[in-house]
Amino acid sequence: MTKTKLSRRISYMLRHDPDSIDENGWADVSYIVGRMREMLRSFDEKLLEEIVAEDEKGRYSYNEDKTKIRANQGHSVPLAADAVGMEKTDPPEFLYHGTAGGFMESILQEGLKPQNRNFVHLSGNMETAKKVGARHRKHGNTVVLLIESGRMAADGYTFWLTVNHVWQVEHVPPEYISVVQWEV
Ligand code: HQG
Repeated sequence: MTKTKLSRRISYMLRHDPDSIDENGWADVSYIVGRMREMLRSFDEKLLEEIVAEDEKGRYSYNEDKTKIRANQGHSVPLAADAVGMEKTDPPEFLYHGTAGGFMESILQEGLKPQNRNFVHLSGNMETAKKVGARHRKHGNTVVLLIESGRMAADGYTFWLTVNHVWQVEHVPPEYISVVQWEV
C-alpha cells in the first residue's frame, strides 16, 4: 500500500466526510488512525506523522499536542468561517488558475466557481497553476488563467490564504479572467 494511496483516503475523510470532522475541520487522530486500520492493519500514529511530514503540498496540520489533525484546504463539508487556519489576506495584483480547455466555455460565461469544494483555488505562480490544471487533462489541454486579484480586492472581494499558500475566493466573475497560456 503506497503512502499516496493512504493519503488520498486521509484527504477524503478530512475534506469530504462530515462524520470525520468537526465544524473547524478537526478530526481526532485516534479516530483517523482507527479508520485507516480498516485499509491497512498496521497503520499507526507514526505512519500518519510520516505522511503529514512528507506531503509535498503541505495538505495537513496537527493541533499543538497532535491529538487532532485537519486538511489545510480543499473541503466540501461546510465549515465555520475562517475555520481552517486560513486568513483573510490582501492578494497580490495577479493570481493564477490552472484548468482544462473543456471547461473554458463555461468558465468564460459564468466565471470560476468552487464546483465540489467550498472555494475556488488560486495559485501565486504559473508553474503551480499549470500542475493543478494538468490534473484535469482528460477534459482537454491545460489552460492557465490570469486573475486580476488586486482589482477584485479593490472591488470588495475577500481572499483567504491557507497555511500551505493556496489562495481562496468564493467566485471569480469572467471580467477578471484572461487566458495567459493555452497548451497545444
Ligand atoms: C473548473 C488540488 C466549468 C476548475 C490542487 C477546475 C488544488 C469550472 C474544476 C486543489 C468552472 C474543479 C483545487 C465553471 C471552475 N465551469 N468548470 N464555471 N469553474 N471550473 O479539483 O482548482 O491535490 O475542484 O477550473 O492542487 O483544479 O486535492 O479544483 O478545473 O490546490 O490537495 O472545475 O486541488 O489539491 O476542480 O484544484 P477541482 P482545482 P489536492
